Amino acid sequence: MKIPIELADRLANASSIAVLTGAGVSAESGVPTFREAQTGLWENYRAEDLATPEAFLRDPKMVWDWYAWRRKLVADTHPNPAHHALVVLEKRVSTFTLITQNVDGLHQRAGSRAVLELHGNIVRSKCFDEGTVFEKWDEEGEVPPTCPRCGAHLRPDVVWFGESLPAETLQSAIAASSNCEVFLSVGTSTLVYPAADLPFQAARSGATVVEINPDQTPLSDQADFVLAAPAGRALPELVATVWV
Ligand code: BJW
Repeated sequence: MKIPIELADRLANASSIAVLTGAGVSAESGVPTFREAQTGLWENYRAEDLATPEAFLRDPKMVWDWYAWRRKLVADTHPNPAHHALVVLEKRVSTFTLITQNVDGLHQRAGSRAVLELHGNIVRSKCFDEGTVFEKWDEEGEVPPTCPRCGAHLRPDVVWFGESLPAETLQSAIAASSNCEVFLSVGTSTLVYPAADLPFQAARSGATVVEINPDQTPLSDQADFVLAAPAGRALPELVATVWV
């Protein structure tokens, strides 16, 4: 893949870089993206219809089982070359912010240290009523398990449609997007707000915006550079061209 010289120059000269990742960055690890058709037990369901508080209230067991299945799937995967390239980038750039919409924890497993998780993480659960967060719960008993403090159902500690993102994390992501010199948008459909606004915020603030995605998104026409390739190929090549 050919990295444009002008892009390599801008990256080499940037002292601040922000990166937003979406499900596409984990696709080559074998984690299905959010909007692709589901398979197996879940082939008749759309992810968009399961990731809501209304779905959980209607059928808590079904939604809990879906996340349990995804937790197991993620536990059996490994970070791919895209995750590893971002670890190298964090070490090379003086001000580097990694913002992810992913709930799979693969950036941290690759070795990224400071990760802003906009949509939570499926390794944690929280009390549906009080919000108390748990790292461990009884896997053998009731489904969903209940909160040991108040008896309400536990739910995954993720952000569903219609729910607010963690305020401080979102503020940090907006600040990083507004202040960076280069913004990389990697493997996201750029459809879900407020995360989808971050690359546009970066562009409004004068950053060079780069999209890495084999498919077109609402950002593609406005990005300064588009690398229409899988992240597991494009990111390592970009890093190798500029920093090694
Ligand atoms: C590859 C690849 C490879 C494949 N390499 N690339 C403003 C306007 C309109 C609506 C709203 C608005 N503000 C808020 C809303 C409502 C809503 C929203 O945005 N709806 C849209 C659908 C229109 N937003 C919210 O409700 C948010 N809350 C909020 O704003 O609260 C205040 C409020 C509420 C209501 C009204 C107004 C204000 C919360 C959003 C929470 C999103 N949560 C989820 C689920 C998390 C838990 C879970 O995983 O189960 O987060 S939804 C889902 O989408 C998940 C993802 O993080 C997120 C983004 O998806 P992503 O990562 O982009 O994945 P895909 O599958 O869509 O795309 C994958 C991409 O990868 C594709 O482009 C492929 O081409 C590419 N790809 N292989 C590189 N190898």
